[in-house]
Amino acid sequence: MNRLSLTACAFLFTAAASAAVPKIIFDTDMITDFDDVGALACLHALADAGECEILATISSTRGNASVGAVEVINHYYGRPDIPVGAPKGMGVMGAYPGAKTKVDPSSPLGERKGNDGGHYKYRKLLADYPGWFRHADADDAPDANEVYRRILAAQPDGSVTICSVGFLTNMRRLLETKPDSISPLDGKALVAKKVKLWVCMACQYPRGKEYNSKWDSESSRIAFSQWPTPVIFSDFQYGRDCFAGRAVAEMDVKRSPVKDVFAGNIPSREEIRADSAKWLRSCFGMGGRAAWDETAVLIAVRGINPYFNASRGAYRMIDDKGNNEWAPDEENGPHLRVTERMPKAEVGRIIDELMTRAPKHTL
Ligand SMILES: [Ca+2]
Repeated sequence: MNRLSLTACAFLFTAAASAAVPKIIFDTDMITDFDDVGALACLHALADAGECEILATISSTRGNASVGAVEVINHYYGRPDIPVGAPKGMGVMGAYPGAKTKVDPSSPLGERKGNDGGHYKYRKLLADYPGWFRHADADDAPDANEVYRRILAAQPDGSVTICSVGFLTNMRRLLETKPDSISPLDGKALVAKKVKLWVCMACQYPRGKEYNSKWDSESSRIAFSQWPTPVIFSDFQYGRDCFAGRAVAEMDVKRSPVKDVFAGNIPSREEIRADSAKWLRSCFGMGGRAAWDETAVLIAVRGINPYFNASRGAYRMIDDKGNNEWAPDEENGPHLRVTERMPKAEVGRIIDELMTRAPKHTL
């Protein structure tokens, strides 16, 4: 084979390889639980390894520190310019009823005020990493709809994977967008044309009220029933006993927002031993925290095999109180939900290995 042929083959191989790399939009409620931080860490580690491209990191909540926290993590991995956004005019502010008010952006970032529904955890992150974020208040970030539409319109058809690990507000808002200067397509047509797959961490099997799907349940109902592409769910049942993150909390690194969040929020082994009820109630284990969101990233980037089995059916909201149910339909169901194949402890170790990798690029 001559040099030209070798060069041509190398180019084709590179083109084929890059075409196969998933292009990910990550949509997160990074304001209460901290598996979102682990999920974004996994995503960056996979991007560092050339396994995916990160197109955007968008918050599904508003009026809080979610966007700034996402930007701190992006900065840590040397990607401070990844587009961010947040919903406008609707959607969840905090996770608990008492926290459904806008955080006063002028209050000290590291100060805790009563039961703030988890805001403190991420506002402290902003206090500890000044200069690593652009949007201390998610309300100052661009409209998620515009970010989604610009990115989808610019990408090849059928090429984008959306990985959502929070509320379904942005999915519903995107579907309801009208044609505009960005694209002549409405939201549903744009999604149908550009999105290959939506991987969604939400819902409880076989029925129940799951956190991500219940708090903006009308958006969940619209998104689940109208989404026009394949959808894979990593639901509450899968992640609740797939533990990861203690290895992150115990990393021997000096300045890492990922370590800080895990170390500051995982109970010690002694605490877990002393309170088995807490272990069950709060989904903590010796391996760390339930890896709901990290499993969704694993699916979005690497796919179902060899980690998971899957069954076909439909997740749907069944009332206006946030209850959902799974309707099995192996023939025509629009959704897949993953179940255990590889032992969950092994999946947890794979997630830990990703989350503990040092960033490839630092600023
Ligand atoms: Ca989440």
